[in-house]
Amino acid sequence: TSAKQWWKDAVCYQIYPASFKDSNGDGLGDIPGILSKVDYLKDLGIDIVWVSPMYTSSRRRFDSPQVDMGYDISDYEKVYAPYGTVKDMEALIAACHERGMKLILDLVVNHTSDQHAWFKESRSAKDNPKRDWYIWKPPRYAEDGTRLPPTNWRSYFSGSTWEYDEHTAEYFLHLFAKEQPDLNWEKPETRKAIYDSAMRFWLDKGVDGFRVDVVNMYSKGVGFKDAPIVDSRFYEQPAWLYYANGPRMHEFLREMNEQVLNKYDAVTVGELPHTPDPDKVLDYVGAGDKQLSMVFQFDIVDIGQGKDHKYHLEEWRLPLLKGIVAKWQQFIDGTDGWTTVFCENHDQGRSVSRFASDHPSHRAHSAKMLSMMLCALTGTLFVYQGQEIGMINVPRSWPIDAYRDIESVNFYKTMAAESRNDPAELEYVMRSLQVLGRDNARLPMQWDGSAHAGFTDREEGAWMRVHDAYQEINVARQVQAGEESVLGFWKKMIRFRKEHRDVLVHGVFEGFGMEDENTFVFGKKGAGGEKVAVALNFTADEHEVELPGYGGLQFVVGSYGDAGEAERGAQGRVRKLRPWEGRLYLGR
Ligand code: TEU
Repeated sequence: TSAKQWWKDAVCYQIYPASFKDSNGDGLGDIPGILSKVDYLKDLGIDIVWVSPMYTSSRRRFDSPQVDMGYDISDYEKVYAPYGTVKDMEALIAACHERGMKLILDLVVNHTSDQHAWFKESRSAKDNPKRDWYIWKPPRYAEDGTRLPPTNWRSYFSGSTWEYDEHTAEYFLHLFAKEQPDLNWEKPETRKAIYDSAMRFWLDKGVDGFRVDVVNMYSKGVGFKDAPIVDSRFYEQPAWLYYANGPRMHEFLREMNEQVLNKYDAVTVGELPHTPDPDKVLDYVGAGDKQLSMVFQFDIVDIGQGKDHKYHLEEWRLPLLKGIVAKWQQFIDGTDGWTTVFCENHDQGRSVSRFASDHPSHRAHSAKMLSMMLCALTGTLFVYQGQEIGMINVPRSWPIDAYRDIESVNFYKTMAAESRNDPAELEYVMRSLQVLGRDNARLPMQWDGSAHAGFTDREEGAWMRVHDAYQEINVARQVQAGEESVLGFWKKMIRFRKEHRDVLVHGVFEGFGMEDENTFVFGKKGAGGEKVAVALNFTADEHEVELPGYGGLQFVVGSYGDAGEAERGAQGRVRKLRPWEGRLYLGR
């Protein structure tokens, strides 16, 4: 890898500031809290720290900050006061750099907060110079004179994407909350203001790049047309085909590179929902036409979500997951594109709970097995806070009051109204949230077995309830247990990945027995001739696997500490794997 592409070999760790570490006893995580844990991250083997939004947002909701946990920004150049100051951020950048780590920020420029000065001006009058920095449209009227929004699009957080503003008698567009109006990227002046305020300000302070929020929604598609009705329960319909991947997307990203990113050699990882077509993804990440270094493609995290509604739980089987992994591993073969390896972030249920088992007797094995899979895949690896200790979803017994996320709360309210509080319907809603809800990933980080999991000193506890199982699943306990723990295993796998980067980070993927519903066997071939075989059991029962016919395969890592003994004297290519076990072999 050339020095210019340092980010390909990197392992990146995502921090969600509200839930990582509270340093001042207010119950909310903060930047000094992150600073106190940089050595922990270095020790884990992290190369890039990604901090989710820590910018100013001037609203409060429940006892949590902001409307969408900081993805509603009212000033790109200031830090949200409960998190700290710009000086604290400078100290964090320096602390990462001193340890040879990079720091990237979240770039959220599809929308701002409605409290941003730009929007306040835009909203003030139809002839304000910033009026068309946002997207305003006049109402439609039904035959009986009822006022209707310009389209029937459904927002991500329930209800319409349009909010009527009495003051000027027009609607503005918001794909997310009504407090998150969409910026109008068609205006060159708006784009310039975004580059200066949201990007140059921080790049000049030394940040090394950005995770780019909903990067494919700046150009709003093919005009403002009604979406077809696929969910007849509601007026508002899923409409991503009408606003994602619009005609000017690539032009905007080329401009962003020419005007800003190239001057700093900054890395970018774009969030790319609703884009299952590999050719379309390649348009964003092909190195020849520089737009984004890499993207988060959504197939893996969309597993189990409904087509008509995200929270419409769908049954799925292992071949689906294996096929998705294979698809995105093979997508870069023979191209100049690059890919990411991830299965968690702050918007998703925990991987142990979603893709394996969080049953007390299986969750540690599950977490290690998933770690082995991820660490053996080609691409830049992203780990989400708490994944390295195998944190799990919210307990099933928690009621809706324990949830904080605007998406979950609005969904619950919408369904309660729609079903007239039908208990069966509401039970299903809670089940969906317990599997897929974004709050699953937002519980406070479990640092130790003391009160509030060592996340905060505040007597009343954290802004969001701490997981009931924090005494069993926490960092301190796993540090003590060493290599046998989930944390110890992650550390070992990350080290191993770096030692064998030719085959693990850059190798060519090959799947075996792809229709098998219980196990996942794959191989990797490095350009230098090294080969790796990985065998994973995705069930709670014993299963036999057949290893690939590579020459001289030698067992090297097992997710069960005693796998070496089981391997001693093993003959041929067939192995028996225990529940949720993973084994890795090297060959030539
Ligand atoms: O998410 C955008 C997105 O497409 C989804 O991942 C979203 O979280 C949800 O699943 C829609 O149902 C990004 C951020 O990651 C998310 O936290 C923000 O809420 C959103 O953009 C708006 O900025």
